Amino acid sequence: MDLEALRRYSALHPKPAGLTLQYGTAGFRSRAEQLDHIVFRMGLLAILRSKAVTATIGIMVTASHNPEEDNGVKLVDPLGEMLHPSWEEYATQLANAEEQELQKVITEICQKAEVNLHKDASVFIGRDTRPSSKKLSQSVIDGIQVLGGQYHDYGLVTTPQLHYMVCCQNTQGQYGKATLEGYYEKLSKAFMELIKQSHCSGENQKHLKIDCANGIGALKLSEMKPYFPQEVVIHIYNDGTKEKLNHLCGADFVKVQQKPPGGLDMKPNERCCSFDGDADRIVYYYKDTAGHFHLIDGDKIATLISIFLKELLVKQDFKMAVVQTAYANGNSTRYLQETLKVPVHCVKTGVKHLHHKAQEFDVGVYFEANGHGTVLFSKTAETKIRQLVKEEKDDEKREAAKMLENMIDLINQTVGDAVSDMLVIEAILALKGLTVQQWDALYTDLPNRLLKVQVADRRVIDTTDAERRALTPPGLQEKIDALVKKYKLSRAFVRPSGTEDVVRIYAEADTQENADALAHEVSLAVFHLAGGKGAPPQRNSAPPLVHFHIVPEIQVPHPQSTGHGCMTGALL
Ligand code: 16G
Ligand code: MG
Repeated sequence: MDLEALRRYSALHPKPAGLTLQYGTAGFRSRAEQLDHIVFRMGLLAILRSKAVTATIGIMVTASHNPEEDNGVKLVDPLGEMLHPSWEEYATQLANAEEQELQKVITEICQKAEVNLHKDASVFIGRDTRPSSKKLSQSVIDGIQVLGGQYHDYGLVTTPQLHYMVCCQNTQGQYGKATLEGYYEKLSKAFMELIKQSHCSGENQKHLKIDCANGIGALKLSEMKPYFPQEVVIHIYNDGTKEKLNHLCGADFVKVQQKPPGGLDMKPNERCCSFDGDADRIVYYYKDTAGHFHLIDGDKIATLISIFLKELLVKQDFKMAVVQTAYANGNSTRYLQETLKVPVHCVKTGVKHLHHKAQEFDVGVYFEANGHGTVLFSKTAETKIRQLVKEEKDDEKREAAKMLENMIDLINQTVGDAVSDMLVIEAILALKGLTVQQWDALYTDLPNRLLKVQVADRRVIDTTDAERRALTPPGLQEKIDALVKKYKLSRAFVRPSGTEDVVRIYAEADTQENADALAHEVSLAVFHLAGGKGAPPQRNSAPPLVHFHIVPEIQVPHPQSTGHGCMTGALL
């Protein structure tokens, strides 16, 4: 280790006195001006991690859906996964070390994680479109150079594109080429092959309006446009040329507010979707002829994908499952388990938990309600599917295997990817001849409400059972249980946020009024039992933000039926 270089460079990236930050659910996130020393040190850590695992490591500068003034950084492990949890602690230690302790902390990490400093190292860097991102990624490079290692700066890329590059590099190209062209070519080829098998060609079905949150998604979609077939006509809104990143738009805004983004003119029954600021989340929506807004969130995306895959996987011995979090709408879980008969697993919030669980199955579909998700295929499943494409004699079965093979290539298996998910969804809708309304009508979301409460220390809330029950403070869970009993079809839970200094409250019930009342009552219980700050939460007197139209008994077009549109009946 060149101690002189370490001293010189760390002095150029000083740590503000008294600032402590933690590597949380999605890396470090804070106001951009507090992050220079953090990104420099994450450059150091990326080199250590690369040496420890003898592979290329990714480092992405982004704060996703946070306001434009914020920024963040996270590390990507060799196969495109989130940084291994054991290293999150090292990240936090390194980030918070005083300048004069840096060398000691690095040495300690090397000892604990058995890092051989003489090994080679390689790091891939990416960044989003925030004004602060360019300078921060330069500081990452300073960190990399202090410890010595190769790096490739991809510049502006979506978060999932960086995950993809890292995976391609470490699998010697087996997953694809580690270039943007490689990414565009792989996805567009798989998409074109898939929709070749579709017999639908309605003019309306072709168009999709995309709100890009004024972020990187707009740039990358524009780059990808020439690769798109004419079957898809995308219209990009909120491309970052006029408004601020994530301001009144983007997937998080649409999901939380349950209303359309600004900057996108939506005509009745038009299919629209929103990406978040770094394009790793997507939600769909439309407005009906009465002007009511309908949100199609991650749960319904997971349901659509599961219906499609289940049909193709029928007669195969593959274990397929869906992984959700406690935020999944109760009716989505019911539909998946009772109607579709697919096992559903609930895990803690955060991509790494969902990804990890989904790896246990041959085909694991995971989505957070907020629109982050993907599908993982086990090596065994993938090999068998590719073999069937080559060897299966039965035409129908071979066609089905081909669809699965193209799905494997179209979905970004490293992490949730708005671009790849969007193409998967568009392909499924085209293949099944489903309109956005028919998709929405698979089930009706239970009315729900999300609230947050500030408390003195959110760590007083400890949870269990995938965050569905509170262990502490004493009496809180009993109170929630009693409140839930008052309403029909109700459910509520509380959890400390991993990204904000608040406690989150989720409630659902048979009507919007009841969901609102339950959420409010639970927030008061949290306030009183967990040390609420300021005034007790007020009941929001505003009318519900969304109109939940309860359809008496929806006639769902059966996925395998050929009576509606032109659903393919291809089965394995
Ligand atoms: C982060 C997570 C997301 C999770 C959210 C919860 C990743 C890459 N992202 O954005 O999965 O839903 O945090 O935020 O893991 P909260 O803890 O503040 O509710
Ligand atoms: Mg994001």
